[in-house]
Amino acid sequence: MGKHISISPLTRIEGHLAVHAEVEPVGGAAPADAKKASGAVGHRVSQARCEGEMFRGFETILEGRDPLDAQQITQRICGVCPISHGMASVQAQEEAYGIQPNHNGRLLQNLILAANYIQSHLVHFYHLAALDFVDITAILKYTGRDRTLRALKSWVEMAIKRGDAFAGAPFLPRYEVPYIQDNEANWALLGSYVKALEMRALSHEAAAVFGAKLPHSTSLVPGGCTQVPTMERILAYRSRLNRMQAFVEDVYLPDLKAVAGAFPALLEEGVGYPNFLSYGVFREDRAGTKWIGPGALIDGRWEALDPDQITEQVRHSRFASASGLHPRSGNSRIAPDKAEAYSWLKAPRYKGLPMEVGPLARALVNYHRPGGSWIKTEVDATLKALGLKMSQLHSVVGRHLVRGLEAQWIGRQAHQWLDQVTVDGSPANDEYEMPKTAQGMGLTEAPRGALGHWISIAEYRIERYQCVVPTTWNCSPRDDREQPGPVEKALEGIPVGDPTQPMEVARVVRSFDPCLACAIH
Ligand code: NFE
Ligand code: MG
Repeated sequence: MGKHISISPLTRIEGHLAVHAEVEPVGGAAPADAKKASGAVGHRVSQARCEGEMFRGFETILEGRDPLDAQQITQRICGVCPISHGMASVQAQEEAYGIQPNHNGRLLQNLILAANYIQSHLVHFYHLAALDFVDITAILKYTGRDRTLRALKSWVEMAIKRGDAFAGAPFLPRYEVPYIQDNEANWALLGSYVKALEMRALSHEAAAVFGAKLPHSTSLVPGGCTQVPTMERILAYRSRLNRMQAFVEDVYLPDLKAVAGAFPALLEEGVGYPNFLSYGVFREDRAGTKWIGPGALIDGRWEALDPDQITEQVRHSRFASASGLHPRSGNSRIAPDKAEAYSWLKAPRYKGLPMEVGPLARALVNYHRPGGSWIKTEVDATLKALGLKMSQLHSVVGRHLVRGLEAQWIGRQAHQWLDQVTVDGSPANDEYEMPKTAQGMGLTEAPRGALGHWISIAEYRIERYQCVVPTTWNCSPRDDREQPGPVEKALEGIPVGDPTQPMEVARVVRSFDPCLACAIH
């Protein structure tokens, strides 16, 4: 008989997401080890729904305010990807004011964003997703002399002895399913988990060198950055970047390979739609060239990005606005009791299609870009080194792997941007005049995917502000044509060994790195 699974809320993500799944029995036994973990059949998901459980209202809060407050207010949408919101807002305002950052302004914006990206990818893998794979109880068998691991061991022992539900948070309680079996591998990953906390702090420090303050930068402004680059600041950033990059290359990437080796089935599962979207990110020049390029990949066919094709449908969303509006004329009036609605997320669509966004989408869009790209070279080299097929990247472990690779690429490139900064004491931002009436669109990529802000200014005030956010794309509910959102689709057909311990569902959802705080904004 079919069963209903509700994970509400799904933990170890940002924000409040409920996942509801229908599972049907298909026979077979529960898995005995990690290698079979995901291949285990007992049940399969027949359909799933993602529910954003909360509403925030940033777009409404912005109405009537000074446009210059927008990049400050929108950064508060999130503490993990604040710089991306700041950048989307800054770019929307730059278009509205008819300005562009100068050479240093553009580079400093890229550098602040680069450090924030690395921070975000580390948070996601270690502090949110790693416990999908790592066996925390393996620490009980640790007899070595590493002080961090010994401290972790006493703490887990104490948590188990106390026995109450929250003593072991965020590690215990957990789903009792097969995790990584090898003790040494678990200890190494747990050591990395703790070390990654330090690396996150370091990434914030690096971003703050030019961002002035993190998580919400005060120096990021339309037309550049109010910090003036000096040799001291360049050095302060570079010394931190060196340590972050060493961690990404020597620890993060090997840890990802360990997870890939322990869960081969997860290189095949969690496939979603064959539709991927990237707005492109990290501006290279005043002409709008981006280091990671924009585009759409629809069923294997690459096409140039056309922002007019972005709409938001609301049939199953708790909004009263008309469905299918372009964000330049969108609105976010709520309808909490709407009959058909089951989520506080709208359903963004491109050409009417659900699109996956994020590091995998950026890599695939650029991999298939006509004329090739540096990303194709990088991805091909990794596939060869790991003995993987291209299609295996479109999976739970594939998403994690590409996210880690992207952290490495960004760290390397940040050194180049640092080298290009000129130190002559001149400001890294330009003057401008606020127009009485204007519109602007800011398209960028946040760590989790395509991010757009649209601003309309009337009488020097914000008349309308709309954000279409990465997790809104990925965790969107069904649309007007009943097409499931990308995560809902990726859950269809996955095996669930034991419906009372639905780790397989959680692993698929977490591979998208959802941030519901962002998604509901
Ligand atoms: Ni709150 Fe965010 C990113 C944005 S996700 S983390 O990355 O925008 O929807
Ligand atoms: Mg919105």
